[in-house]
Order: sequence, then C-alpha cells, then structure tokens
Amino acid sequence: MGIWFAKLWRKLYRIQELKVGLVCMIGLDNAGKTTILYRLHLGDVVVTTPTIGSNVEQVKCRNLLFHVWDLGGQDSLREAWQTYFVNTQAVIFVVDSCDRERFDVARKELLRVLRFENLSKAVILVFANKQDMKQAASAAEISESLSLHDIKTHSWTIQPCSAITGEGLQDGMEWLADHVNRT
Ligand SMILES: Nc1nc2c(ncn2[C@@H]2O[C@H](COP(=O)(O)OP(=O)(O)OP(=O)(O)O)[C@@H](O)[C@H]2O)c(=O)[nH]1
Ligand SMILES: [Mg+2]
Repeated sequence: MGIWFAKLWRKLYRIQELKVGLVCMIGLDNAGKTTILYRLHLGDVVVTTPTIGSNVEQVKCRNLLFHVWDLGGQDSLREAWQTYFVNTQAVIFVVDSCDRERFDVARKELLRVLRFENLSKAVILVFANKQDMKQAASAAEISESLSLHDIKTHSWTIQPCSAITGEGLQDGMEWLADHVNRT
C-alpha cells in the first residue's frame, strides 16, 4: 500500500510539473504535417491520407506537454486555420523541401498567418521536412525562398528534418520548448 501510494504521488507530482503548450502545425498540403505529428506522438511512421479538418495529439518535450493541432493544408482549408489560433503559443510551419515550385506559395501563407493578432506572441518553428530525399532543398535555400530573415515580429528558427527517419524532429521540439518557456 505504501509503495503504491508513493508511486501514485510521484506520478501526480510529475503531472503537476508539466506546463501545457498550444501549438498549431500548418503548411501546404503534402508537406508532411500528419506524418510529423504521429512520428512525434507514437515514435513511428504512419500511413496518412490528406487531412480534411484537423488532428490533435499530445507531445511531451522537457517540462512541456504540447497540444499539437495538425491542420489540413489544402488550398480550400487554409482559410480555416485562423479559427485554431486563439491562445496558440507556437506555430510549426512545415515545408516539403522537395516542392521548390511551391516555396513562394508557402512564403505567402506564412506571411499571411503572421499578421493574425492571435499569433502576435507565437514563436515560429519552420520544419524543412523530407530531408531524406536526394533533391531536398537545404534549410538555407528554404530560408531564402521564404524570406525568413525578413521576419522581425516573431522569434523563429528553421530546422531540417525528416518525418520518415525522425532526424531533426526532437531538436525542433526542444527549440520550441525553450522558447515557449520564455514567453
Ligand atoms: N520521403 C519523405 N516522405 C514524407 C516525409 N514526411 C511525409 N512524407 C510523405 O508525404 C506525404 C504527405 O504526408 P502527410 O503527412 O499526409 O502531409 P500533410 O502535410 O499532412 O498533408 P495535408 O493533410 O494534405 O495537409 C505522405 O506520402 C508521407 O509519407 C518525409 O520526411 N520524407
Ligand atoms: Mg495531414
């Protein structure tokens, strides 16, 4: 009984220590958002279909329990992103690093969402996804194409990653945890 109680107490104490962070993950369709979400949540690669609406999962990193909303990225769904932005502390903007033809569309979408008042204090993590592909653009090329260095209103970083191999995802989440802790 004593051991059981001690275990329960430790568990409850750990839960109390966790801070909750609200994250919206957006980006163009096919960028890899849902694959990233489940890779972070389950530690595994899942088969996805295009998201109509949203998925939400919890992802723990350091002292933060992130509620991560993964929003469908098709053109007709992007107008609805803003309905999720209330109280959002961080945005994960996912780019398909192989989709050079649409870097400019991605740039415009990022610029558009940064103007929302509800995101004025949000920190921005850009995931340059699909780095496992030979033709992937580097983080530097994507930074340039998305004009990230022109962003003066928000803290941001770009993190190369692959949802398939898992490389870079944890580094990105740690950056996010550090920056959400400071806000
Ligand atoms: N090679 C490679 N393929 C990836 C990677 N991440 C995702 N994919 C593939 O890209 C395709 C689209 O992935 P999703 O996660 O469904 O993309 P999404 O951004 O959620 O798309 P929407 O829901 O339409 O907005 C799938 O076939 C994934 O397996 C990656 O890092 N590398
Ligand atoms: Mg999806």
